[in-house]
Amino acid sequence: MKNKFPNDFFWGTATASYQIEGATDKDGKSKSIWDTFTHTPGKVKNNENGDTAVDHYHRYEEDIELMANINLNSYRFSLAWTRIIPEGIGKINPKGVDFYSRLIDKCLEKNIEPFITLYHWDLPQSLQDKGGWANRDITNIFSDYSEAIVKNFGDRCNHFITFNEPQVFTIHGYVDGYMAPGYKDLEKYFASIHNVNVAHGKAFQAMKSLNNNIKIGCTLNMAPCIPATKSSEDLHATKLFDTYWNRSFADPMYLGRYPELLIDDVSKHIQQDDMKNIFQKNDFIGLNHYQHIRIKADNKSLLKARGAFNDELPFGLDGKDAKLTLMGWEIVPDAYYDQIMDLKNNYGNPNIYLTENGAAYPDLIEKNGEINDTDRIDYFKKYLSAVKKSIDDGAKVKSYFAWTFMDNFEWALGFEKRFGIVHVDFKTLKRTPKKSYYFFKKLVEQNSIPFDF
Ligand code: IFM
Repeated sequence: MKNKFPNDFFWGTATASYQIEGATDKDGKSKSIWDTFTHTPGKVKNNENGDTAVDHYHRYEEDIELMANINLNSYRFSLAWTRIIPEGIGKINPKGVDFYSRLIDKCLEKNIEPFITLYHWDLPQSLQDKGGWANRDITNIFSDYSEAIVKNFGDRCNHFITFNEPQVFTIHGYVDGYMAPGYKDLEKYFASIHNVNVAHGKAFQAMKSLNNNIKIGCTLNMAPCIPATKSSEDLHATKLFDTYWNRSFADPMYLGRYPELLIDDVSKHIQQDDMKNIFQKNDFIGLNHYQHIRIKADNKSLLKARGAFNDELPFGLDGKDAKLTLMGWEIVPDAYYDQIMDLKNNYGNPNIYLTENGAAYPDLIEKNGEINDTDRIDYFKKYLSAVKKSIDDGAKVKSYFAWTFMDNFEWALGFEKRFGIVHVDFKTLKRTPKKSYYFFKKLVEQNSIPFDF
């Protein structure tokens, strides 16, 4: 049927360890940079932290049951490196491995395919103390960690994502200091870009040499960049920002070269064989997408370019119908289509796993206890239509993971922004499916968008 998604399509939700697990000091886990960052006053809204988060560590069975009840056939989650190898390097912690083994087994019992992200930003603090991503040693250390993952989980899991959104954790971690580890240091940033690229390539080879059947890729958060005004400064800033945000990892990993505007800054870090090592036969590219970004030149920003705030746009947002999510992100489904087609047309028509997409809304609980998040459902209908159109136009899209399964800790914004299809009461930790959860049930059941929902 014309409006059906492919038969073997993966429908799921995505999460990240620090945002949901809690239990940050349990069973041998050590501190990550996010434990340190959140416990540094002033870094996170209301000084909130993920110490308890939404306690997925203890409630994972209930959470997987909820996924199974709407027939989701996949679940993307990340591993806390600090549970598995607490010092980042060396000894494995059996209790950490055991937690993820139980989680994976629970998924398999419910016919849910686990998609594992190795790194979703929670670097062991002990590795940060040695320079973190800015120290080249980490390329081998990450590769060793990746081997441990495949040795422990490669018998039951087929899909592995090395990094989640490397440009987010390098720009916000090393340029504007908005996220852990909180640096504002361009030299560290450029070193980190290259080290993450090399780490991906080395890990890819190490993992494949242990199990050639597993599928490996990297997840990038990509967004079409458009100038905030027509000024030549903003036009140039847009090219710069597009390079840093969209191309600094996609081009080396998927095309085998750095973009022109970046090459001078990273060249001193490139050693013999690095480019060959980075450019592997990735099985897929993971795409996280939320919005397009309007770019402004800004001499005060280290990158000389940044995303414009909506109230700085001289002519406001285009068109009367422009709508924003609670994050202030514009709802532009066409940008999702354009982004997917950019990967198809300019990155060799790869297999594309849509690994995150979703929207934050206030989600008020009604008197009868229901959460009628119709704005979110409307968002999903529009964004899924863009996905379907891209498939019809030849993009090899294999999955859609909604961000996110349940409300959780949204990094420097604390618990304020709710993205889940399941509501969480952050005091009692009670889970309540929202209306969008039932929308997903119907979506998966009919394998097409339920526009009448
Ligand atoms: O919550 C984050 C996630 O960790 C990475 N991608 C974007 C999400 C929403 O901001």
